[in-house]
Amino acid sequence: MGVTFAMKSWIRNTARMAAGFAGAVFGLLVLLGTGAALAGTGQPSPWQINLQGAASPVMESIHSFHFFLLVIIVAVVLLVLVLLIVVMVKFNEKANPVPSRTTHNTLIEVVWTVVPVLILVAIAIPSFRLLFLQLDLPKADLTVKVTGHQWYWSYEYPDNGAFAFDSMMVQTADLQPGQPRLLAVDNEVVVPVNKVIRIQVTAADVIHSFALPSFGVKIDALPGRLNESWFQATKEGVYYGQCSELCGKDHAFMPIAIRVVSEADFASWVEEAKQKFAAVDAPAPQVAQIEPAAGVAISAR
Ligand SMILES: [Cu+2]
Repeated sequence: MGVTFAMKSWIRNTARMAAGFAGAVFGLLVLLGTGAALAGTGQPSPWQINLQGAASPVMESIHSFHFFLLVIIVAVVLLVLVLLIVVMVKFNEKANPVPSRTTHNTLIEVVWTVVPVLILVAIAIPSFRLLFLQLDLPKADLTVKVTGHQWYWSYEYPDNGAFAFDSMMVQTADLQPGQPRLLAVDNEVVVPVNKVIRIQVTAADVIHSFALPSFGVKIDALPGRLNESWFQATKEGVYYGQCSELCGKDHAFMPIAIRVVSEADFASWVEEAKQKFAAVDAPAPQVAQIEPAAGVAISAR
């Protein structure tokens, strides 16, 4: 009687534990759903859990691949959970006092080797397809050269008059209404909508990484090396990214802002930019100007 009672409460505890776990999984899925709903496009949003919204074909593929992996992971977790519960309930010392001495089962061993291999192959195929999509560049309509510096980005438009400019973060005190803190910049990159933009990425000093979540772009900026990637923005708007390689003390303060506009707006921006940045052939090095103290003679003058 006492043993039966103890066993029953044990099963009850296990059931309670399983229910708690299932509740947690359900809660997590609800949270993920809410997170997805909260996920902004072009910039992060409060309580966001999922990836940022997609605004390019590559990011759309990343979204589907991410969801595909989530389905596989949930299935694997549930299978392992069920197996654990079966083992705990059926094969505990009280339910099964005389254990079997089985040590091998060829069928099960083949299954638990082959099934994980098949799962990995099923993951590898879309994964490689996605890698090729990201790094095998389609014919580009426009090239933008991106150079990472400590701690800002500079951009060149070789196809549109070869003007170049630096892009600095807007300080919190100078933010205009609607500009996100730590993401807004003084000179945005402007590109036309629905055009294939090739980006050539390098760095002038240390390793940086050019990353723009909504376009599915993340590529290292290495001194002495030219990396390439691409995006095709499908919606007009402003999209923000950040340097994604620890590059020094102001790593967190070198955001990327890309404004996607219509083709006509892009053409007029190019004309404006040619005038505005004409004087900036080679971006001036960002050296602090030290004012000489009053009364100090500077012999070099
Ligand atoms: Cu950096």
